[in-house]
Amino acid sequence: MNITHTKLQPFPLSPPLNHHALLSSSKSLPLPRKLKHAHVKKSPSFASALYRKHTLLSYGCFGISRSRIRNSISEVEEEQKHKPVPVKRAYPFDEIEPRWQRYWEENRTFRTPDDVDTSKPKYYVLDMFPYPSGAGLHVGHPLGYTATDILARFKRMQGYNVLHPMGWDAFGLPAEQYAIETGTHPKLTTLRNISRFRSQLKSLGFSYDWDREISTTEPEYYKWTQWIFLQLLKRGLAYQAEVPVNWCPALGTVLANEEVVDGVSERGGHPVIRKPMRQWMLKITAYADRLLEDLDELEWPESIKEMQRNWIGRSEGAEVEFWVLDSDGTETDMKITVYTTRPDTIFGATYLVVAPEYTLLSSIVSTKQRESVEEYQVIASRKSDLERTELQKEKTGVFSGCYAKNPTSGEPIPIWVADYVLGSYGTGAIMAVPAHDARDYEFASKFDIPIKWVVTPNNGSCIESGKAYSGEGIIINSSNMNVGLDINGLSSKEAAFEVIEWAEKNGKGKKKVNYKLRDWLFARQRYWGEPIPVIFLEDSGESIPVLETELPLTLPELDDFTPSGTGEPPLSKAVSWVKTIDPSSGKPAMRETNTMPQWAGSCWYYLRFMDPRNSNELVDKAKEKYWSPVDVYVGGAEHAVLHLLYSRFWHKVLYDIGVVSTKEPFKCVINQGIILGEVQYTAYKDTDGNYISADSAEELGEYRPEIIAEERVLKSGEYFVLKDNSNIRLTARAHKMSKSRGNVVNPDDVVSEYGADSLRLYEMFMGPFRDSKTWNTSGIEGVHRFLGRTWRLIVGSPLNHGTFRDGTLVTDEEPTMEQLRALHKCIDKVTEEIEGTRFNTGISAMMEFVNAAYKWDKHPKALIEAFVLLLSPYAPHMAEELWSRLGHPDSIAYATFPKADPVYLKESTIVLPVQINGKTRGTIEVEKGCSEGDAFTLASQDEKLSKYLDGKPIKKRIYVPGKILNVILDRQSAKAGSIQ
Ligand code: ANZ
Repeated sequence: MNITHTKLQPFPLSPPLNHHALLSSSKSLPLPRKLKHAHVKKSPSFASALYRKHTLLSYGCFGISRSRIRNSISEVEEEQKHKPVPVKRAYPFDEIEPRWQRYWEENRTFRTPDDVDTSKPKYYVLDMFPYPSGAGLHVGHPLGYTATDILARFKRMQGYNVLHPMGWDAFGLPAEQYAIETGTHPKLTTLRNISRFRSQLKSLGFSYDWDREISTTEPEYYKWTQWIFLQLLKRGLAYQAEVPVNWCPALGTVLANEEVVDGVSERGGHPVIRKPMRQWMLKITAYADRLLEDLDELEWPESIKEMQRNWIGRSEGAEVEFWVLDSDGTETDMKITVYTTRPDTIFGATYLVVAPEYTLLSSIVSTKQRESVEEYQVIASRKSDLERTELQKEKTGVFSGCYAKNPTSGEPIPIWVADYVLGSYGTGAIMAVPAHDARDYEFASKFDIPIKWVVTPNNGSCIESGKAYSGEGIIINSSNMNVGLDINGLSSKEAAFEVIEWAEKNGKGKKKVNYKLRDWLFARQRYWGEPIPVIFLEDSGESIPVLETELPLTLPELDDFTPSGTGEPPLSKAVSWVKTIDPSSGKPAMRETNTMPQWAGSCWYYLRFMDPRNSNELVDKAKEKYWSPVDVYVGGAEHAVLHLLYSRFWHKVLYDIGVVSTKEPFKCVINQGIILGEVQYTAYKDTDGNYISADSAEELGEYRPEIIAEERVLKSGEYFVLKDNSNIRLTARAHKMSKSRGNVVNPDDVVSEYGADSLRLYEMFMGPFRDSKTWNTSGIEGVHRFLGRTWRLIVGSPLNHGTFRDGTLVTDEEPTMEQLRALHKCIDKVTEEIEGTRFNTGISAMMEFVNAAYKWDKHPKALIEAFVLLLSPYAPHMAEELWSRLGHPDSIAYATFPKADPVYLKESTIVLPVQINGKTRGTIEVEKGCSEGDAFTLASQDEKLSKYLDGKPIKKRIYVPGKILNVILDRQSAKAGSIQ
């Protein structure tokens, strides 16, 4: 799956998180309208020296008191004054990381045994597998992959059998386009890209079971994709139809709706027209109800579920028949059946509309109107469904010259042709009720068609003039005893029910449920896809499925991948492959030359990971039963609808034929947020080349933007200004990473500069996992420094020649109470935050622990070991190294994750302020519930406080348990005493 594909932006993303914004209480930056877009604020001298101030402040927003943070900040700043920490290579990650990657590879540490082991619980954590593009990984990939890796490692350490696999969704257009341009076979390009992706992923230390790697392009894999197609065919769920498709002459191929943007191909921007073609379709509509119902039981984001519900678009209504009248007003033998969700408004139907592609249209249309109707049909065929149904578009249409009878009012009403009605939805014809539907209202007003009000609002309010009233209400003007129907005075719901009952009794219509969901167009005129396993007899054209025993039907080798241009797919060029013999009749036949869409291979790959090398079955039953369903599935929100809906559809078919044991494939789905590029600052110049302030740029009308380097920017109050001219305000904005903007961050560079653990940690620390966030290189320096501090805490400072000692500095003592409290608080928080996929706050907890640990003289082994275990899912390389230095011969990957002991979580002591004569003079640490006497004794023993209290007569003690101890000295008697 291509995670850079963002056409489908299913729900609004939260604004980019910028920790630094927390440093100031600045209001949002006022900006010229034209320049407004995902703006973020950021200080020019962002983070480097103050990094921990920033992390701690960001932690503050998750519930830690600001005064505590401020204390820690001043400690940090103080410490940094004396001990400058090198920004780069804070510890020897470049030695550690390759060493452990080699170890994991050689020992196959993350191999999930083939055999089912029911003695342990299972955890299947899956990434949406990538499309291995030529560009390699970008920093968006590791965001999701690190999260799933943390979960996988965490669960392994908690004693689960974990399935955490990786593979390649490797069929698709880019490799084919590249083949057309360069003549390089897509197989070679794909293999090269896969091997780059694989080594990049390995360099990040992900704990995949590489023995289970699969690629959708391998015949052993697509054998089963083809097998599923045959099962669909057997059950009538795959069929052929002549359907209008998006034909792109320049690409010589049919495109899926989602590949067409504003009438041009998403790739290359070529014009796309609608053209009928023979296509393979999959009957997903047969599963519409189940796809809808079963959504309720899924732990998915509500937003995705809602998108799926809307995509399926179930609506309840009725089909009603309107008889066509001839020129003298008598009923002909032709009828138009309309689909309506508002049968209650039927008396208000003052015209009918049929779609321009309505099949009966040519037999209805009058001779006089024929020419204009045909002209209109041509114009409409050039528009996409989306354009046609856009609400704001001015309505167009032509009169058919013909009338039909409203079956309830008995009145003749005109039949119009208009493109706001789609041929592909409902029956392709509607009863138009202008009084109660906005589109009909606009149309009727434009073409002077009568508007008849039949519903009044329930609450007695008046209908607003000049627009339709589309709400429900009480029915008026709706009675005709000639046909035996009177719905006046009923509510909309009751009336709808009555009308349907009347229609059913009188043979005029019936109740009907409709779906927006269409059958899935399953053929592509491309080379680089799975061949569809069907042949056609040469004499009769009859289609015959390829025998299951002959699968895989492999792709033939080709040298020329260019489309034929006629719509004949490139595979038709493989003449000797296309010509075949039907094995059962011995007759000559031709192979299907269309291939499957890229969605096919990604529909079921999660099943193959359970049993990737099985040549007899798609997946072994026992293995499937053990591993299903996927416990957590992480990927981009752009796959919210299509991929997840197609997978669910195939899964349900496989469930029906007994291949899988669960109704749903993915128990929990999580979408990671998008990573935006570094913040870009823009200054504006007038036509003479002088800088002008961003806020005056728009007023000026003409201006030239100029990207400004961060060093030239200064934060001034709420604004960003030029450093050398603070009157010039700038705009600050984070853009989506793209090659053309030059703001793409390559993970390889980050790994070589800071190490994989730093990259992993940074991606998790950028902000809440599901939110979109801006990339900031100084942020990585910050987490890198944290890892360096952790390393030096445990291993010690570098030796004279810059290397580190062997082993660690840990001691053998028992940890103190304070240490145990800090540790168990950290364990508790890290565990809770991993379970809640709030990885950023988990890291904050570890940072706090390390800060606290720097204050301790001794670092007992038991304490440090537990901390290293906590760190290991996040920074596995460093954790393995420390674990081995702590004397463990085996990998940390299967060591037990620590459990927080509630005994240490109870805050049993508190800090009590002590006032002497109303002035706070110090604090004492007391047990919760400590008595006044004990508190006073502790205060008198305290070094600082004792000098105020020693030998002084006491007038009164005011003690508020848990809050304060105030000691009032008896000044009088003290004075008197001194005189005596
Ligand atoms: C009469 C009516 C009166 C309607 C009224 C609405 C309001 P959903 O909910 O999306 O299913 N319709 C039916 N087929 C159509 C098509 N092929 N192209 C465009 N519009 C179509 O919407 C169903 C409603 O959309 C139907 O109910 C129909 O208009 C229209 F006060 O019928 B109605």
